[in-house]
Amino acid sequence: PDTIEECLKLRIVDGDKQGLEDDLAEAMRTHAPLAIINEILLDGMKVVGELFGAGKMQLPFVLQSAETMKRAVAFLEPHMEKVEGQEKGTIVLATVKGDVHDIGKNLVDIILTNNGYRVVNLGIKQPLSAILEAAETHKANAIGMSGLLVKSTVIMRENLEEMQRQQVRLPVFLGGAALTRAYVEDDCFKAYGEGPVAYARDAFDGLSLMDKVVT
Ligand code: B1M
Repeated sequence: PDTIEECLKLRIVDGDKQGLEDDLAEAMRTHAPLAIINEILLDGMKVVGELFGAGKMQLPFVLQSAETMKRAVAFLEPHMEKVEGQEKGTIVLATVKGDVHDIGKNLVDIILTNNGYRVVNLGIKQPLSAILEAAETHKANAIGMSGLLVKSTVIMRENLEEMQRQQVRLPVFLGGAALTRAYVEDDCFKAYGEGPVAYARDAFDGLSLMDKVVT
């Protein structure tokens, strides 16, 4: 690769961690950490998804790419700008039951945390009961559910149906690659008894939704 951008993208595709931090440090001379993630590394993950989807990449290699991505984010995270001051509010964040994908959710965590929110990140494969319990314990202002599998979009809708049954009325944000805005704003909205549920296309969308909830 000729440029540092191409080199980093290739590292994600190849799952190549050796010397990763040196390349990231070099890229940081010309790019903000968040731009490195959004404009370079996520491009690499997109290629991984396409290769995997086309049967041209096996799962263990996808895992290597995911680990490289996580290590890159961990290196960049301390260098990101943070908003100082009082906590603006609390969100409980989880990847839904049956789903292990957490790179996107963890990016949402970083963006919200850096912008003054307290994030209770429950991790992956979380049943609704755990999410609701955490929301109550931490007096959350909102719940964020993430999931990348088509199956997870169904789980999210079922979660909202159950929340409707239990008369929970907390704002809910849904994010993840298999969702569409229409599915969230129509099916999920109805499942939640026309309660507050919104689609978050990316982490910044999640941030602006959270800003709306607390103001
Ligand atoms: Co999996 N996987 N995977 N995988 N994987 C997908 C999702 C898939 C689309 C790949 C493909 O076929 N092209 C496909 C799903 C197909 C479907 O359901 N129709 C798939 C599959 C099939 C699977 C397995 C079933 C494979 C198998 O075992 N045979 C298995 C599932 C296991 C399970 O969950 N039970 C599996 C496993 C894995 C790995 C473990 C190897 C690894 C995950 C590692 C990890 O996360 N720790 C993995 C990966 C890496 C992917 C792809 C390639 C990349 C996902 C990713 O990290 N993207 C993915 C392909 C794809 O997405 N097109 C794929 C980068 C990340 C930053 O994006 O998470 O979308 P994303 O988050 C974005 C937005 O969506 C949004 O903001 C983020 C930043 O912009 N967002 C939110 C997400 N959550 C949000 C929440 C919010 C707000 C915004 O507020 C609450």
